[in-house]
Formats: sequence, C-alpha cells, structure tokens
Amino acid sequence: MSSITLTYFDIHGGRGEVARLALFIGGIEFEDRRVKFSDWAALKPDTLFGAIPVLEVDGQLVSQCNGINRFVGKLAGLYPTDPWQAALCDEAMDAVEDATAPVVATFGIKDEAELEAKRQALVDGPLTFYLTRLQRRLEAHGGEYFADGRLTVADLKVFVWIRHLRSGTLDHVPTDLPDRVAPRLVAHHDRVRQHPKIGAYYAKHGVA
Ligand SMILES: N[C@@H](CCC(=O)N[C@@H](CS)C(=O)NCC(=O)O)C(=O)O
Repeated sequence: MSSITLTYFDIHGGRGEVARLALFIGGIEFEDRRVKFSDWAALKPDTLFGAIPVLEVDGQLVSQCNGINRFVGKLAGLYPTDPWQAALCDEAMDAVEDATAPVVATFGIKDEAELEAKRQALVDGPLTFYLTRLQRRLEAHGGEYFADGRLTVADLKVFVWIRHLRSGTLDHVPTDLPDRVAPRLVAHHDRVRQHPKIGAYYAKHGVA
C-alpha cells in the first residue's frame, strides 16, 4: 500500500480537484494536503515547478495536473486501458487545460474596466469555442461519456470546469454561458454530480 499525498489549494475546484475526486471514488487512502492562499508564497519555491498540484507517492514527487490525473485514474480504475480510448480521455482533459489557460491569465488584473473587457473577449472567444467543441466531442462518443463508454478522469475534468464556469466566481463570465452554449455539457455535469461517490464526496466536505 503506497503512501499518497496530494497538495493543492484549499478550494473545491481547480487543477487538483479531479485527482481528489478520483482517489475518493477509487477508495484510495491519501492525505489531502490543502494549502491556504496566504501560505502559498512560502511554499512555492520548494515545489517542483513553482506550482501545484503536486503528488507525493512513497516519498517521490510528481507535478502537472493531467499527468497526475492519469496516474490516479489508473489506480482508481478511471482511466482507459485501451490506447485509443486513453487518447480520447487525454484529449478532453487537455482541451480543458487549453480553455483554462487564458482565463488564468486574467487573474490578478486589478483595473475593473480592463478585466471586464478581457473577460468579455474570453466569453466571445475561447470559452464559447471550447464549450462548443467539447460538446461536439461528447456527442461524437454517444453523449454520455468522453471515453471508454464509462466514467473516466476526463468526465471529472470537464465536470469540474463546467462547475467553475457556472459558479459565479469568475466576474464578467455569465453563469448561464454553458447552459446557452453547451447544454449537453451541462446535462453531463449534472449526471456526473449525481454519481453516488461524487455526492458522498461533496456531502463529506459540506458542499452543495
Ligand atoms: N501546468 C501545470 C500548471 C499548474 C498551475 O499553474 N497551478 C496553479 C494553480 S491551478 C498555481 O500553482 N498557481 C500559483 C502560482 O503559479 O504561483 C499543471 O498542469 O499542473
């Protein structure tokens, strides 16, 4: 039995959330090390690439969220063994990363008018684009799952992303954007949310 620690910010979302969910679904014991934003500056220089999530397995460290998702997905039985299905799973996870990068680039903009303009450009550009294209990929695979005809880490990744977009925590991004642009991704989100283990996970953390 390996000793596993996942280090990520103390939020119910973001790049570390998929691994937390996958480990929980797989019934794999791990230390959920949650970093407060106020503690981050002190910790950052000691991380592998100055960023989290970081996974520690039996004293060895690895970073990069989708690599971590693949690793824990394999442990938890949530990653395809078939190479083609694995590629489809990776495609969806990396598309979410592509969609996330320009949003992250707007974090820290202090000028409200500039932030509004940049977020509006995201809504009209990459966010609508990736929502539309991911919905198309979901439909191409039957409409229920992104790969392997079953729940994989790709479904968890898209679920966490859609939840974030609808959460209202991204100023100037309308919370109904996914509903308007990609209703099948919202239906997918709702289905994943109803998975008994996902329900149990958020009940445990007191999240609605
Ligand atoms: N390519 C990395 C990106 C990791 C990353 O940028 N993480 C963010 C949180 S989601 C972070 O650590 N931000 C704090 C910082 O860069 O100082 C991955 O996929 O894990």
